[in-house]
Amino acid sequence: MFWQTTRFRIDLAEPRVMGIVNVTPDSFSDGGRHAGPGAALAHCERLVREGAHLLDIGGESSRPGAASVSVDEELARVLPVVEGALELGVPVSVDTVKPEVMRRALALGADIVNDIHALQAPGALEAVASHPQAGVCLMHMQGDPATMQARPAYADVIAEVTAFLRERIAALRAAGVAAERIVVDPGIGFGKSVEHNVALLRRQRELLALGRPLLLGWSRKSTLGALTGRAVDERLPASLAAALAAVQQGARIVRVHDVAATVDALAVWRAAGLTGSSGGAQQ
Ligand code: 7PJ
Repeated sequence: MFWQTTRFRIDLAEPRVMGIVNVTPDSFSDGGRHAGPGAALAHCERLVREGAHLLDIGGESSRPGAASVSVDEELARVLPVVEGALELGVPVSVDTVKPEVMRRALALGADIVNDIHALQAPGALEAVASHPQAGVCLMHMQGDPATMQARPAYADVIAEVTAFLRERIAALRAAGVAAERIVVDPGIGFGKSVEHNVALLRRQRELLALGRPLLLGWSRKSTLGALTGRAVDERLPASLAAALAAVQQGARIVRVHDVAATVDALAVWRAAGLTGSSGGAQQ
């Protein structure tokens, strides 16, 4: 399986590590230590040295209850970092819900749009569809970041996530976006209780029925805190276990803060024969 993006056709026969670059002063997991283009770009360089196969650059925090950011502010945060990151030799994704940010980043040459709203904002689908081959990650979220953790509710979380992602894939295909440009993500922690996230972990393979590569983002998330009793800066072991569990069950891209550790864990998983595109020996 491949992921077509602006400059790279990414071979997903082996799982890929997407390194997270937050360009937000309020980012929950790094305290905004990478705010400002210089520091953020240095972080991009470090993640590539550590073995990141892709970089995901975001300028708006989507943690529960986070304040939203104006278009101008988000552009000012993200564009200089995207521009520098495009020189580093790996695909560059921009994590945004704003069509204007998508357009400007794609005009600079960004490879991928990663949208937690799955291109539902007016103009977002068009921003991606009008580009000849940019990649896109469609993520499921129930509600919006301001309120999503208040009372998440599903009759069947897997069925609802699958139906939503199937509809979004169909909308993109109808707008002329080739299937090979699309990957999908169930959106761990986005309008989901601990039980919902754990159900997605246990039943992740069912999402393979969508026929597109799965991207999973478990890194440092609060469900890992609930499972281990650990604070956000103590969740590396849990994050590694979640990344490996995701890969074992067919994920092709893992979105992580701790690139070096994840690359090492996957190297051992690969030696054990557990990283094939079938998602491991059980299948
Ligand atoms: C995700 C994301 C995720 C995708 C964030 C955090 C919160 N994009 N952006 N999937 N999470 N595709 O990193 O904890 O899980 S922001």
